[in-house]
Amino acid sequence: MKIVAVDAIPYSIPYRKPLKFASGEVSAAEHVLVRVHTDDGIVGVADAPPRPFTYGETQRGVVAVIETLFAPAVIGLPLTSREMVNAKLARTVGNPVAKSAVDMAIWDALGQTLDLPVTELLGGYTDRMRVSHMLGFDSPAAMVDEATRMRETYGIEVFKVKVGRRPVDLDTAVVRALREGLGDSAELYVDGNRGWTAAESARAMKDMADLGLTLAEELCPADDVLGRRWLVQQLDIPFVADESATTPAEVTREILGGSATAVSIKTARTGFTTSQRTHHLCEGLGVDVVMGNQIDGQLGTACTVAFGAAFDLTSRRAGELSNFLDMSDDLLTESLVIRDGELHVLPGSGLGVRIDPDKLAKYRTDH
Ligand code: MUC
Ligand code: MG
Repeated sequence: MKIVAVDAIPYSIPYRKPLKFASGEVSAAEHVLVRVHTDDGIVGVADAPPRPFTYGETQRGVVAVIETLFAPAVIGLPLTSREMVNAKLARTVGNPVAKSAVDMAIWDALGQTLDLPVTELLGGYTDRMRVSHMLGFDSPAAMVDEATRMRETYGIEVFKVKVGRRPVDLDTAVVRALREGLGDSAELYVDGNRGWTAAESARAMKDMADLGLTLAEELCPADDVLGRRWLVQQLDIPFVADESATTPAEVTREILGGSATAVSIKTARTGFTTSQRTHHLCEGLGVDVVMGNQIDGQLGTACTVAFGAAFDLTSRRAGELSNFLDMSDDLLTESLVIRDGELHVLPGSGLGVRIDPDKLAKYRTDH
């Protein structure tokens, strides 16, 4: 059960259509596949999607920090010493996505070693989640078309709409068109990725007051401390902290400071070990949780649903589990299947995933 090697393999898979939002744009999955090898011949895997516009990490930086700092720190440790792994990785500041992939690959290896699914080791609450699809910036007609196609093809009824453009009417028109096009049964919520000021956010939320939104996420920056508290206090729906609450300490600060009333947990940035802490903290604080999407591929999505299905609190709301559908290909031997608006946790030990060696050879960029 000892870790003997950790690899970090960069790869690139184009998106069919770029995803655009207030803080950036993604047109290719330039991620890093992380593999943890054990002395028993087990190989655990996880995905690191660098997001420079959120955490400052890059693909080359993720490979470098894993090869030069994290691999030497964890080699020799048993898979069961996850708290020691966490403590060793924590000696390096930042690098949340690189740390999380190492952590989750260790959990996958542990599950395979014990012949148990990771989701059951984590909590085993349910075996599936409802799916929420994230809609990037486009014209109202194109966004309604995409949502309608997602509903017809996959049964998805929950949509997170990217907002945060100026003037705000560009986005409020989209949300209104979605409500008219999809009818009352669809759940709609908005994510601004800090694009608006607090005053713009307040105006937009007033304009959309009749549209039955269920959540508002990161509409304005958390660093605009008083403006953000002023905004959150006047809303009658939960305000989700995403990029402002990437550690348990930040969650505590945002919630107790009145700058958010719900939290997005993303396994891509808190792995399984720290996501557990965040989940327990949110439960203790009594705040809502959304399982968020770091624009994950199928491997990252398998991690999100494995964690989200493990607990009551994380599986109540729809998880953001569908944006891999926009990729032109993936690394897994078998595709994840969304049906009737739900995604099931993959069966089998560990994460239940298998990397296709031909696809990895085709998309890796390190040779
Ligand atoms: C989100 O919820 O913000 C956009 C950027 C990123 O890192 O994640 C996405 C989704
Ligand atoms: Mg967000």
